[in-house]
Amino acid sequence: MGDRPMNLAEKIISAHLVSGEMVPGEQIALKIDQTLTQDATGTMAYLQFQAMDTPRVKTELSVAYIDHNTLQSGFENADDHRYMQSVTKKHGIYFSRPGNGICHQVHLERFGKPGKTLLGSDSHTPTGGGIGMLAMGAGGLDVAVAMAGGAYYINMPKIVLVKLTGELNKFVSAKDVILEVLKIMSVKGGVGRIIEYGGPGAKTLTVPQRATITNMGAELGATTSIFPSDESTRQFLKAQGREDDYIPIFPDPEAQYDEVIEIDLSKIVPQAAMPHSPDAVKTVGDIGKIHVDQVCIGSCTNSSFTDLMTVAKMLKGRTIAPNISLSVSPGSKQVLNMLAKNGALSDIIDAGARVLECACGPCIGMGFSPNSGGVSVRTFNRNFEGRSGTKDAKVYLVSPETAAATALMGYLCDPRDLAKSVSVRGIDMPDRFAVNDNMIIPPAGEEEAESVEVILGPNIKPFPLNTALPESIEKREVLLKTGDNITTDHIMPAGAKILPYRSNIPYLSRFCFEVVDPTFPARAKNAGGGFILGGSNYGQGSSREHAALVPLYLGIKAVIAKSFARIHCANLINSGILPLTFTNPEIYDKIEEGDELSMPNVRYEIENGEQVTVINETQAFEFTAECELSERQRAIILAGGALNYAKQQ
Ligand code: MIC
Ligand code: SF4
Repeated sequence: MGDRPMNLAEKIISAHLVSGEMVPGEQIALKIDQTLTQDATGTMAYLQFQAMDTPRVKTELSVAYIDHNTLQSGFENADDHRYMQSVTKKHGIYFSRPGNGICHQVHLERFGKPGKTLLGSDSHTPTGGGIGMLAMGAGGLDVAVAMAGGAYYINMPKIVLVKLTGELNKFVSAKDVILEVLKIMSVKGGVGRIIEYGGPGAKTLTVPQRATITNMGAELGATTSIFPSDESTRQFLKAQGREDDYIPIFPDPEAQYDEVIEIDLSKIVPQAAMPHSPDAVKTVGDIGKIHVDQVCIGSCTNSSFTDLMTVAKMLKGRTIAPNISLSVSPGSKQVLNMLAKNGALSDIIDAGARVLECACGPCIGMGFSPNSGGVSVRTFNRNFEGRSGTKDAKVYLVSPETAAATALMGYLCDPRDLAKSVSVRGIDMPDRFAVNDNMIIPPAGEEEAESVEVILGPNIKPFPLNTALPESIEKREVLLKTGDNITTDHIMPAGAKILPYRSNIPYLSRFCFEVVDPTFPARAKNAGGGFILGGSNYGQGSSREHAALVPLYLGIKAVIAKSFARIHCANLINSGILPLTFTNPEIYDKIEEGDELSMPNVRYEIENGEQVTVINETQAFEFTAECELSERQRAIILAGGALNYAKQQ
């Protein structure tokens, strides 16, 4: 790179570069310092890690969190928790017990370090960018590889500078900023990009505010988002009793960016993402005073101590509107404990909130589903159709201020309308957070580890394995044709009924594409597998590799789409499913669901980096598809997935 000035992302990337060059689009391999898993993706990640026969993790730090599957309406979740508690103890991984909080919130509080790389089996891992980490979401298998000491492969992203000026007005907060960015860039605007925040406005934001912004950068499709590590970062870490973890990191003064977006914080007003997409953003004023049934406050986006203190202040001495059901789920035990100690929790309870445990909860449809056709206003990051657990519910995404105002008034309410009667003054970052890591269990020492028994409950079934890519794929049906922006919540829904079976792929497969076409799983099985046709940004949203493992189990050979979301594309490749894009996107319109397609030379073509020839047998025409793979990815696809590839190595 010579001595050319570098931006923040380039500085961390160059310090972790194992191979490749920092040229946008080129494959790079990164050394991973820290990993995290959560429980809904963790079981698969640890089963895969165990399959790699590495006795101890090779990272500086690996943590397993239990935060998604905490409903425990049967034995399944508790069994999975036991498995993860035992497997982590054995292999050198810290274990954050259920109740300790949402992975991203706890990791930010207790473990994240500026300048380090973090890979997590959850798409909101970029929350760590709030303290200057290069934090990325990935499928469980990629995290397992990183735990075993392997590098993480991505294509070098373009770096976008979001230059912030000005300062936020009262009742406007970080959530409104990221909603503004989503309005500008859309849910696919961040694909192949890292969003770096800078400018004088960035300095005015606290770490929790920054973390809200980097968290929801996932909804842009971005590889990650990052803020500089500065005085605010130092103060935050100091207040967490971790000042030693602080290092300053800034972009060089002459740093270059591929794109620049300017946002004046003082011009931002309260906004909301309307159903059913995080980028369908309008100002709260423009949407109007719509009737609301439910308000949910929490999730990894907006459940920090300062967020909930703001809510408590607004609710204090008041009662929520009679038509509103309000839930509050604090992000961590630390947050809940501090609210309990300073009395703010009592203000929240008194106002009529239903206080839930420190977990993902309603965000992933684990309880608190809205009434039929209900309107739910949430401080969360995703409002995809059906995700709340109620198929016809309408979910709006807002800031904690807007959520609290809405809960009080009973309709979608611009919090500034309450400025005369409600104050949010006097909420500062604490000098000292209440630190108590007693719900984080350290791993066993190396000697003791040998005798630790890994407990596998009956809910845990082996993961499916693909076979090597055949010479040809003959006459397989297009089992489903979808539109644009299909999310992994469409492909593999979550929620209270399904999420407990994340460790049981055969059972899970019954729900694949349930919200799109409930006949899909049975049809796929009867047909002995086939193809899926997708629009653009196919697979956006979560990192769940189940959205690839389940289609693999159902015999899907390839997904042919206009374009793919990054993590899902990597998960397909890891499962040995071909991610193909149309050479001519207009072909998409010509192909019908039910058409039979053949790929007569698929292995040869992939092996030689050629376009894949596809014959539509039903309509008798031929077209080509691209399969953009790095050399390593090509070898993975040929071997029939990453685990088979690893075995070959
Ligand atoms: C989500 O917000 O969709 C999840 C649940 O946290 C997912 C992970 C999963 O599906 O287990 C994510 O964001 O990656
Ligand atoms: Fe949990 Fe929701 Fe955050 Fe996903 S987005 S990690 S479900 S709180």
